[in-house]
Amino acid sequence: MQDTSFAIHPGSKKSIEGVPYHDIGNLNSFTKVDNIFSFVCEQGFVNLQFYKEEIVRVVMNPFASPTMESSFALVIEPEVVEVDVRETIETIELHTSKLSIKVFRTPFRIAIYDHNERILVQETIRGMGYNDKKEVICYKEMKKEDHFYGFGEKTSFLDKRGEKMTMWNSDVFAPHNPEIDALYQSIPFFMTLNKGFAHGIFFDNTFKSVFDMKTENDVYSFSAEGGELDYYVMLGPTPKNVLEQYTTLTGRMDIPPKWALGYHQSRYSYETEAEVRELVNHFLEKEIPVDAIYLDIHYMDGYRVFTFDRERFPNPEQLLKDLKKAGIHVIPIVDPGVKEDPEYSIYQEGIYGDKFCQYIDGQIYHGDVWPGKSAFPDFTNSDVRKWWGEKHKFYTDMGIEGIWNDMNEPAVFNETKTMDTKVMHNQDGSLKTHREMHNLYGFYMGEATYSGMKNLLNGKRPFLLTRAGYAGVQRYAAVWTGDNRSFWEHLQMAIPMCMNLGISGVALTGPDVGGFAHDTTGELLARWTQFGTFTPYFRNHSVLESIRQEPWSFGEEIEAVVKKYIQLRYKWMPHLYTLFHEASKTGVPVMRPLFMEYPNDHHTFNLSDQFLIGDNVIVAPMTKPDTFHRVVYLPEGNWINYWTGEVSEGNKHILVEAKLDILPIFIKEGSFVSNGSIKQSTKQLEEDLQIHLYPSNSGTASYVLYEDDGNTFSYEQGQYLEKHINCEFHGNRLEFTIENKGTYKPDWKQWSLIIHGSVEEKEVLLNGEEISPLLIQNEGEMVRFKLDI
Ligand code: MIG
Repeated sequence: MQDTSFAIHPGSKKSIEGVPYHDIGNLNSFTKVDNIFSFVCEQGFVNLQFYKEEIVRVVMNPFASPTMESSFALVIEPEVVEVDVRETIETIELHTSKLSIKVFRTPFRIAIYDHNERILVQETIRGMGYNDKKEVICYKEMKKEDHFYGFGEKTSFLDKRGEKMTMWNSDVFAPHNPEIDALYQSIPFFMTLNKGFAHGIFFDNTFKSVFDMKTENDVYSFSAEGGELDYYVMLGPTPKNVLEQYTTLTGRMDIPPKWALGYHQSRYSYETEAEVRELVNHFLEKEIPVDAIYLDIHYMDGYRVFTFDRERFPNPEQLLKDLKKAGIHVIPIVDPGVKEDPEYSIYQEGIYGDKFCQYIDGQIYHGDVWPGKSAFPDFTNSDVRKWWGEKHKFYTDMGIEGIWNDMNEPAVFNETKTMDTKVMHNQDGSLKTHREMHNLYGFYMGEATYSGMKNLLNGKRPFLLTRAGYAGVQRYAAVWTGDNRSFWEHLQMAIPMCMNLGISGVALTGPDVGGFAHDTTGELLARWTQFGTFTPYFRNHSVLESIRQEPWSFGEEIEAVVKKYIQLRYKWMPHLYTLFHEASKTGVPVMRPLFMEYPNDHHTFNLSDQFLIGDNVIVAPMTKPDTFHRVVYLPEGNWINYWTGEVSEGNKHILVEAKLDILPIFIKEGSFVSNGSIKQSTKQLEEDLQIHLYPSNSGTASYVLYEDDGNTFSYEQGQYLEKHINCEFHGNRLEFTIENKGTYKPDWKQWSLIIHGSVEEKEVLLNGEEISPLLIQNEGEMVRFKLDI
């Protein structure tokens, strides 16, 4: 993109070079070896393999039999799936109990159906093929009712129909706008929603790839610059099923440490130990909760990773100790570039231990980044990853439990913004170019860092934040959305961006609250913090020269609003933590687009300015200046305004008032949420765990509160508590059953059940017995029961 109108000078348009497309042609022969169905066609080879009854893999290689190798994204091997094969003159049909594939012979085309003969995927006049540049491509029918979601980290609205998107990890400082089709993450996965049914496609090709849901009206395509056409089709049929299937292939995150879900404060940079101490004192004095402070690049000695600048930070060990006492974690940034310096041990070890990326003739690749001329570890190699992981002892010895990986696209200060694509990687003995491995670089670095930290932390959970990644990144890291700006438009954009990251398997994600570059305003910070309260990851971060944007930077009124919402985050922590547990089990994200729960409601299909937390809480951020009203869409059911208790009927748009200190929140009638008490940090004990019920007149509601020590992996050995609560609504009679599972004894001082709505004359039974005597408090709008079950 050029930035003057010269770019559209009539003489400047180059002729478009036609790149002929070679269709795969007709089927010549078909064989089945083990679980792989192989098809030899006139201009290509195709293998089909079922991974599960509901997941099938399609691989096409134009020139040779497919290798059936998978990228590092894949965490499972194919199951043995029973397949019924039926041959006709025109077709070969493969049926499992859940999926059917019809392979047409002349020309070779495939169509994939569910067991009700509903079509998920259908090739068109064009099918699979390649062009003279050896790019592989396939075309599929795009139906009128198809809506597309996922694709990782993309600008624009929620529904990606009408977009063309590129997967090539890119450091884009500016601009983040609808014209930018590649950012830091490449997650070549999407979900199609069609008349209430969803299915997924994961295109596991690590080269630069393109998804085109724009150029043609009734056809979409995906293609890649090299490699095989290798993709998985997932049956769904609900959006949540698709997420479960996709994360079965690419993995799920562990439950994050609780402190990673608190409020985080960052700045490029808090430059000295004194500045960090002063910052922390502000939080403590003002009683604004905070769980983590970030150290950006200034903490290092000449930007050398695994060092501290001892002038700026004379005693980091003591600083860390003092902060830990205050319940605050420190998260240092670690970039991949290692400074070329023969007297620097990491560089020495890298050179002598053969750890760095090099050209095919053995010459080490150097690129300019913060430290100046630098070399880059070859993270595709497991020995290198192990080495890098172990280096983190430098940090864990000081008590550090969280790491921030930046610049890992990898970003390099040059024309192409990255490493020369001709550089080689030694992926455990198999030689690959950077052209093929580029999109995996940050992902592999994430594995190195996460596994290294996990080994070093003796049972404690590490936290990793990353900028770059590929499909599966959720296994190791949280993702923040990079260098946004303090624009209202970027607050707006962050909502669908984070929802689509969630659909792409990344449950722990969020933008820089307040905006990174440019100058924020008090109002923007207040509104953005309100949004941040309910984004899975919650960090305020800003760039060097920008106006300060800590919570107190804009006077008392704004500080009060910001504080109220940071506190609200801590109040909602038990509920959020419960949802993170669910995400770790199922892959279903914490922050969800409304269509995920209401896939038949067309009002939700491109609803980009509100979202759900779990399945029952709607959050509708205020995203415009000087605006104190907004429209909120409420799907079917009754919805309760969190602040006023007012009940609104769903299936309609309502106008909601929201003064500067109000973030519109609605809770579905007939459902539960859990809250805790406000704390300075997650380290403090829970005073009063509350489970809130918003009752209905009939039907049932259930909730499973999840709790564990928040800090170690002992939940893997059963050290957790699941509090199963069910309620049957019979008009004024509420019948509860409560049952605890797991061996963990929570450390909250008490817990209460709180029933909202008009409460006179309610009859409450718990496990068959009336419990009205336990009523200790009638707050008019709700009743509270203190329970010891
Ligand atoms: O190009 O480390 O996105 O969060 O503050 C700048 C300095 C490098 C980019 C990251 C940003 C971070 C900054 N980094």
